[in-house]
Amino acid sequence: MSPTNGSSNGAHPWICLGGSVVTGPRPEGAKAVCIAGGAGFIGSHLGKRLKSEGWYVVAADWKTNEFMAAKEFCDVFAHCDLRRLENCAAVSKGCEQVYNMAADMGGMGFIESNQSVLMFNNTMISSNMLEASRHNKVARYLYASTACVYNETKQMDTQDVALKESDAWPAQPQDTYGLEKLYHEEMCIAYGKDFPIATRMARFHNVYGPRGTWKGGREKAPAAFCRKALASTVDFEMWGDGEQTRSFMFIEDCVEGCLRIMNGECDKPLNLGTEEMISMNEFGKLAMSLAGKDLPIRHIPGPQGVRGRNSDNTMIRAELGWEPLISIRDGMTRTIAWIKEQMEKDGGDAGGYSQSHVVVQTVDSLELLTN
Ligand code: GKE
Repeated sequence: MSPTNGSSNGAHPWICLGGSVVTGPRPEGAKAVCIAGGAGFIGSHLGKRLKSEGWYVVAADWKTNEFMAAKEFCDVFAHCDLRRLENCAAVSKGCEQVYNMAADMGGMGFIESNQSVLMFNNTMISSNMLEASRHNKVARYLYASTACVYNETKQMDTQDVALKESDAWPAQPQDTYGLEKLYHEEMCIAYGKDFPIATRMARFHNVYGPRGTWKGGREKAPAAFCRKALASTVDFEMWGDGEQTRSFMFIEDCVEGCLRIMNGECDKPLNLGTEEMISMNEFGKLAMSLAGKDLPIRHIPGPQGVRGRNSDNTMIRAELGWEPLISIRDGMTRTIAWIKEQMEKDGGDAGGYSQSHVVVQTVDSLELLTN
């Protein structure tokens, strides 16, 4: 791909690679922010919020957003591959802040089955985005990390699994997805020490909500459970025995937490999740009750991830005087309403909706080199 001036009307100073769309002029004096992975679920909600607060938002992504028009969540949409350093440099140029939300990821069925591809893609994106931000003298940089960084041996039980930030070390994440995130946290910390860039890290605990992936193989349990609850008629299919525990964070809490962590003073990784832990059996029943159903749960083999996981919010409360508090019932009520609309728009295939599938990426998704 050769560099082209990304602006069709000269309204912004960035050079973007690949197609780019300028959806609005830059208001006089508006500060620019780049969201890497800006067309993703969390990135687009974050962009919408930052735009509403007067930021000039540059969203960069290798995919477009299925559920939101670009102008809703950004002023410039740079459609480009962030595994390439030159693209990262182009989109972060002139930006005061960078939120790096870009990662090749999905629910447990996806990250367990695509380890090599995710390792390559995410290592490239994370490293290049941080280095480009340093090069462009970005003042603040937030990295979207994950609860998957935590040591597996702390998550072998269904109870007593509230994870403190210090539980990530010594390191033994279950999957290489978490290992890459943990390594990149350390890279952010090192850059923050060596260079004039304030680096911030948020360890997300299973984020869900409207406009998130709800089918196709990358969806996490909240969306999968809404879809299955709406579609199932005989029983509710579940991977594993359902005693696994998790906590889930509604998207609005996630966006609020990202802004607070980015603009706060804590330069260490912070948990960003709720402490409301629930077993998958209880969670399935909750989803069914919101769909007006009470079907038996049928347990089948499937990827299960860790046995139990919860967030310990002691550190974020102490650092920020805030924590995510939207309840799982409230968040799921809003999520299932949106998924119901999507299923109605989609039409047909109701039988398929009651099951989840493991999807494996092909080597095509790795190609950076051309022959
Ligand atoms: N996705 C999904 N779909 N999970 C199901 C299903 C289903 O149809 N049925 C049962 N489960 C169970 C899984 O086996 C797992 O034990 C639990 O629900 C949660 O699965 P999940 O939402 O896909 O992902 P995890 O919480 O295990 O892991 C996710 O953690 C996040 C951070 O907390 C990761 O996949 C990342 O998305 C992320 O890092």
